[in-house]
Amino acid sequence: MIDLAEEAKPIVEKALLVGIREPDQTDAEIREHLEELAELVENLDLIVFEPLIVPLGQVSPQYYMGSGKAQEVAQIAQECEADYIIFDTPLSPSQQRNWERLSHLMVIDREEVILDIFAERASTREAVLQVQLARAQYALPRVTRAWTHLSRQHGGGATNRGEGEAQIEMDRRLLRKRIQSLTEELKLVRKQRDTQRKARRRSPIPHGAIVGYTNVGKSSLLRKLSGADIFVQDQLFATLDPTTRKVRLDNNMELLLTDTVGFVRKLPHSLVEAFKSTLEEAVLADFLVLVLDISSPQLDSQWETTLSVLKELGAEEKNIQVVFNKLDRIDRQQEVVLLSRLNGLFPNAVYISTRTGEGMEQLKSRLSSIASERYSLLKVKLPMSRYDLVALAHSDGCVYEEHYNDDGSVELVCTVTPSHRHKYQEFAI
Ligand SMILES: Nc1nc2c(ncn2[C@@H]2O[C@H](COP(=O)(O)OP(=O)(O)OP(=O)(O)O)[C@@H](O)[C@H]2O)c(=O)[nH]1
Ligand SMILES: [Mg+2]
Repeated sequence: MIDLAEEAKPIVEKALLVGIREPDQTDAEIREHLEELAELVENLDLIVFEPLIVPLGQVSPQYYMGSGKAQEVAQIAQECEADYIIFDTPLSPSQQRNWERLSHLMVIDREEVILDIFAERASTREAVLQVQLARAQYALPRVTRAWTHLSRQHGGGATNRGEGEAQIEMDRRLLRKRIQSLTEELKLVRKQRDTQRKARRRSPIPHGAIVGYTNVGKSSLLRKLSGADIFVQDQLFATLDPTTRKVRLDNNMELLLTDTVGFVRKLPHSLVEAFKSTLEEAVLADFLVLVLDISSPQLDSQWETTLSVLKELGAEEKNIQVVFNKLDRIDRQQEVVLLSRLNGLFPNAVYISTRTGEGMEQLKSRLSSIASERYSLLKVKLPMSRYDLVALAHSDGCVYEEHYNDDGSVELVCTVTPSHRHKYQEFAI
């Protein structure tokens, strides 16, 4: 049975983090990943010990690493009285089970940690449903685990139970049913947001999505630009629901900007799937404002992760404005070194601090020019043979004036989305 009841557990729990170093990886790389994992785990109020890095010699299907090494890890975890062993590498359901049998501790991986954080943060109906769906999908191949773990105190989905075949089959059936009913319910909830989206797409106001790694300052940026009271918090995944606000730029131009859920390395696939509709805000926007934290030591890998998530969503071809935030957190000397490197890589980037306001004027004028160069009104005269473009302007953009001449040609004043603009160029008047 799936127990969804929340249980308060006041005891402090401790976790041993383990990074497996593949032959082509360096210790520094693994350490960096483990530091991030520690931050994620601390977001769940667990105490972490000094992490272990295990060089991968032979690969065993049973524990991922060889069984001798696995014994050592389990022993260290027991000696330091850890409650959890948490792997940075994804474990298969059977490896997870084997580790739990070997160590008599709860064994989870980064994916599950991220799922748990999302579960803690979710507050709107859509986010709650999406997280529940992701967890149910994650749990399905793992129903044989006898876990009393994080999910219980964090309001999630597992419980102690026997491992009899009949019980397992019943659990699986229940989970499948649950996945089905969550999917149905989500469909209904999303219908409403789709209506809002459609309305936005039909408006002539250009629409950008703010994307980037978690905690880089996306919500702070939208708050600064729009003056709206948007939730900002020094925690991972503070934002789970997209929020759209109107931003007024200096030349009387308006933009719609949507703040989106942050990305992280190894974002669980079930979450990307479940949050696809939320993440699609990035795909559907006319352009992207990609925010990076210039003060982060993980700047390069945050850029790579952000790009790879955008690729997975099919949004990497969008017009992207790169913004480096938190300029106030680096000193002048670092700034000189970083800027000389970054200027070469991102010649059009803007450097800002949402805290001090530095660079905001430059960003606004950049956004104005993106908006005006791509979204100014089109005035065209279309011949009869191109009535398809009249129809396209109606379905894709917004038609403000439409006049039919005696010769069958049509004069239009309209906007269309950037991907269709070039089709109208030769008919400009
Ligand atoms: N020093 C400094 N801190 C900043 C700046 N911008 C944002 N922050 C802080 O960074 C933390 C995260 O900011 P958010 O705006 O919530 O970040 P986010 O990208 O929306 O994060 P998620 O929604 O969790 O993905 C908060 O503590 C902010 O106060 C900045 O320019 N300088
Ligand atoms: Mg946010």
